[in-house]
Amino acid sequence: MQIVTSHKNTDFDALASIIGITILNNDVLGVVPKMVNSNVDKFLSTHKTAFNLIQPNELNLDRVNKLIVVDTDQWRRLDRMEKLKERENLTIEIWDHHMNGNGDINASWKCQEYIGATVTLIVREMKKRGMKLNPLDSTVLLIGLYEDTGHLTYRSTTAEDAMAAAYLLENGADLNVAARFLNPPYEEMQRDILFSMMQDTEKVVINNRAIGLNIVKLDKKVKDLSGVVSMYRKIINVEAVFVTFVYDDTRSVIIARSANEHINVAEVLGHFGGGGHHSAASATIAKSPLTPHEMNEQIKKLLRAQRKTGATIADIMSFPVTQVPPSATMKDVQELMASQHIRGVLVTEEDQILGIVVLWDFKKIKQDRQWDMSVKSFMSRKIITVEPDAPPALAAEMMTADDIGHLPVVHEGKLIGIVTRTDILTYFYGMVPE
Ligand SMILES: [Mn+2]
Repeated sequence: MQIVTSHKNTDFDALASIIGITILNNDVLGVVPKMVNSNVDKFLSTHKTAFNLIQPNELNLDRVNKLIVVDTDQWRRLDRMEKLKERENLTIEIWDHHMNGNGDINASWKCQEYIGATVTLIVREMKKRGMKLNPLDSTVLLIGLYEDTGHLTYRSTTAEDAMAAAYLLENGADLNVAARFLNPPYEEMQRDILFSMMQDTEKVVINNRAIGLNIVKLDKKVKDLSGVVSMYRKIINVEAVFVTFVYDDTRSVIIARSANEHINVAEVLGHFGGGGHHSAASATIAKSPLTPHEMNEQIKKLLRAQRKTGATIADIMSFPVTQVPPSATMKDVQELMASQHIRGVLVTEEDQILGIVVLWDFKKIKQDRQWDMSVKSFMSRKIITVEPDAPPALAAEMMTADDIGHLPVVHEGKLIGIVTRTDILTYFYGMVPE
């Protein structure tokens, strides 16, 4: 007998991948763990009979000679498959997009790569075989793909994920049905937890990035906590959050989300025996010698130690900075800007930044004689500076917040460069300046 199964707390990518494998091969029986996410549970309650699915307790493991594992590569994440671990003559296949290096399932064949969803790997095979799908199958696969890619918006999304979505839509995937299972309504319990978290957030800045930490005591099991944590991160507007849900003295669960490519939450929670993705991870902690507060300290330490990769302002800024003394006239400034093809000039005196004149300021000139007046009458004195080791995203935020296009870069009181909108665009879109 051949079976396909996936991780406990089954999400839609895992369920869709199980179903996808049974579509690829009719002889394979899908085994869905007992614990599934609530939207998966809701889906199964009405759709179960449409697919070839059973639960682990309905299965006789002695008869299994081929095991296909999707959306994970770890034994401990599977539901009641321990007996197969030591089995000889068992063929194992893995389809997965988790690349943590924690995998302990020894597969004889695997398809494992960085991609938005495991479903995409399975769709690749369907496309290769020129398969046509029915609307029901297409819909469930699309839900899995959209859930794991955040409707194709997460950083991990690839062009192939989008093409897989196109294929599923071509095959009749129903977006109305998909929307119903992708956006489960917030229930009162989850809303209460969200509100209590917002009142008691610890916000810290680590490596120039805002992080939120929270400890929540729960007296009963609450569904969809990961959805609550995702929303919480957006509301408190931080790059990453770590929320520890404490059930009792012996058990807690940390759920983490990151929206920053340089904060790898799976790596941090790996130290607590957890796992997941770069941007979404969790860890179940039983009988830890550390208190939740001590765990938070540990998390902060691990975050500080995460290699400071990525560009800083110093990498993208322009220098030397074009400067004029306060005695310069507007005419001088205009000529300077035209010859250097720049839109702003700093007015400085003995290392002090007095102000800035930008292209826009020329509009203030109403009479010809004003061209001979000092820049002092036209410059703006409101200067916002940035540190060279800040991330480019921070500069972009400052520009947006204050609607300014020039940020002088100051290090230890000294002007060392300037960041303009062009520098930011060049960085974010990988355009090489001419
Ligand atoms: Mn997945």
